[in-house]
Amino acid sequence: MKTFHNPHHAGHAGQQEMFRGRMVPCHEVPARLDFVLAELQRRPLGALTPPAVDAAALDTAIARVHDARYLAFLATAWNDWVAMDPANAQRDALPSVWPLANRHGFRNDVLPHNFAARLGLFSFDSGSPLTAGTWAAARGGAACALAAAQAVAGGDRSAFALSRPPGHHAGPDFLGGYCFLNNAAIAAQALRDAGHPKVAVLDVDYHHGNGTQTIFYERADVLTVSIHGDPATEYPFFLGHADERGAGAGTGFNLNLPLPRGTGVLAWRAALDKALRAVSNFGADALVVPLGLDTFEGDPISGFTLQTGDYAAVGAALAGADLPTVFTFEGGYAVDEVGTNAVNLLEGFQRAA
Ligand code: SP5
Ligand code: ZN
Repeated sequence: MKTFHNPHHAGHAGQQEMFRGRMVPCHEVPARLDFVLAELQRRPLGALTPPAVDAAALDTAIARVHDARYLAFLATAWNDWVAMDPANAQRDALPSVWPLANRHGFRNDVLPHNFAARLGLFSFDSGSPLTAGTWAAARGGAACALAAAQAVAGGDRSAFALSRPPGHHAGPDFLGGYCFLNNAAIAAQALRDAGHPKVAVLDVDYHHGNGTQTIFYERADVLTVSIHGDPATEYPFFLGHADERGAGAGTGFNLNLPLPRGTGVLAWRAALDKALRAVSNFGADALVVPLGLDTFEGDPISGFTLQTGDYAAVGAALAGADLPTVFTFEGGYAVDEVGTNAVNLLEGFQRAA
């Protein structure tokens, strides 16, 4: 399994996120990726390289899943933030006002000039700091996702897009949940565009993959499945319920498997079996796995109890789908263990594939 790692990831380093009325240190830190990289050097699974993709092809692949207005915002966001006040150069940008445009009243069709207003328009939480290096890091992550999809489309059994910031909470025109560009969606769409008629996304991060669900919700060619903490109590709260089955042509092509906080490996594995049956019934030609390791018992912001020793079997179960597979690195905030847990899963996959 080739791994494409993002050389620009460390440029995205938020200082603090808003949590219940105070600022707390960011959970999504550069060391997360460094630990996975170090473990892959100890236990190699295949070539470990930065992505080499054509810049124009990358822009096209990103624009296949994100709106032009959102991408234009992201590309100049840091400069616009500093232009607001030169002192902002020392501060991360966080939103503080939102239009709630899916309810009634506020408009989202008129783009505000005010940067803080635009940041609110394109985001859904105040936990995802935008920093000087965010755009370059997010773009580098999209390049990893595209390179991984190209490797798999070219015949590789699997590939790993090792990047941060993560992606699965980012939607067509919004950031949130530490995510800016949806790497898993970019990979899934790239696989479609490379000729795979049916692509399944099986999201195993602790948090519901709301961005990916939203991007593909009305489509029958991409099945989205997510196993996650029940949104009644768990982030991102406002999506991820079992009754969300897709809409329009996409009706029946979204499956959510919410589980209560405290769920252990047995019930989690039963949900995985259900998810894999859905992928098989769909008749997928390729698989994308948004790989979050925040299902781990020691995760500081999550509530499942999977153990380090459980992940190899999870990887083997995923290999049982017998599909060309792209993994994208998502959550997992027990920094010291995230490398071991990630490589356990990937090694378990590779051994069984
Ligand atoms: C990709 C991903 O896993 N995103 C998760 C985003 C979760 N954001 C909300 C986190 C709430 C943090 N709780 C802080 C607890 C302080 N002890
Ligand atoms: Zn997560």
